[in-house]
Amino acid sequence: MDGSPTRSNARRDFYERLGGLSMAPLWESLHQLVPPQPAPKYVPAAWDYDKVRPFLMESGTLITAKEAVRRVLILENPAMPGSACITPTLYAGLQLILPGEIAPSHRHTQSALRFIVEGEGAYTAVDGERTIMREGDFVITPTWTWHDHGNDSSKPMVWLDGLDIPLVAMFNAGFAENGAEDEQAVTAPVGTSDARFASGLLPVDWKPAKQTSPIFNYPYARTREALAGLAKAGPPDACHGHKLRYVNPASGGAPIATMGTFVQLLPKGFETAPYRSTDGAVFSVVEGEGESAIGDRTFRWKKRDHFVVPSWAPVVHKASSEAVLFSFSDRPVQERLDLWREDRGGR
Ligand code: 1HN
Repeated sequence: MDGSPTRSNARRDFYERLGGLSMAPLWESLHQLVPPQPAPKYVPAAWDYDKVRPFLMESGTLITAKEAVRRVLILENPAMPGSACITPTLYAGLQLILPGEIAPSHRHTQSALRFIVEGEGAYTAVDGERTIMREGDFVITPTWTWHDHGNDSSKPMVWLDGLDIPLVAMFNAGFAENGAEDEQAVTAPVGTSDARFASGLLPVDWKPAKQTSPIFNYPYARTREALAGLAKAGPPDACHGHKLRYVNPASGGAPIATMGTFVQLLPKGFETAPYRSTDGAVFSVVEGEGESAIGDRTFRWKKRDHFVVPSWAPVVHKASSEAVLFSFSDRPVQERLDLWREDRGGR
């Protein structure tokens, strides 16, 4: 499967005539269609928040959240210009909402995750319930749920949006609708989903209707406590440091069916063993500083920076101070399809 047969004039002529019937010879593309190992057409890349933030703030002077519907600067893979994709299956962007603004209500079949990068006190509302967001919180907007955002605080809020847009586009399964009002009616007090689902308890007769987690906001305060406990309890994993996955407590699966979300603590001075997996992943730096070698490139990073690791690219993270990394990928989809693989290099 490594190289195409030679192209004689007779073959070339045959291919051309065949093309007229919308047909093609498999033997000319077989090696590309079934590569011996993943050969992604996208690349490692990083976004330095010191460079990104001025553009975000400038966007705030050019358009309101309401006019933009969502004021987001897309993180686009440099090898896929114009695609609005950070990987072939994932979309990522940084969203700005200024004090007093609202982003109007709508719903779509694409699922979204929010990871709060800067600020405190803005809310997002999903199907009648609001949650107040703080740095490091991971908030979900499940498929086909009404959602709008507002900022009642006195500071700009910036979060990372992760959506399964390219995956849904591949299936041609995208639907969207605008709300009748900009802001949906609030029908449940803040903290409702937290009280019902986030303490290792579930309402006695509650049955999940979908794969989506009933937990709305996974607050950083709890995540950080878990990471600190983990770091005290035992040695770090050679490839991951202290790494956890966010979970739907009702199923044990990922909170969103299409996107897995993860958080890891790297102790000061820790260097991970080379690792690769088939899920390309987007990272947001929550705390600390360090660098990551991804394939043949190395990126230095600090709090609020973002970077992308392509499928099957070997990665080594080095933390120069204690660091926390959030990440998301399409791993749950690959696992469902029995496709996901990892290479721990024997560790
Ligand atoms: C969307 O609805 C949001 O709700 C953010 O905040 C980014 C990108 C594409 C399509 C819909 C949001 C989005 C989006």
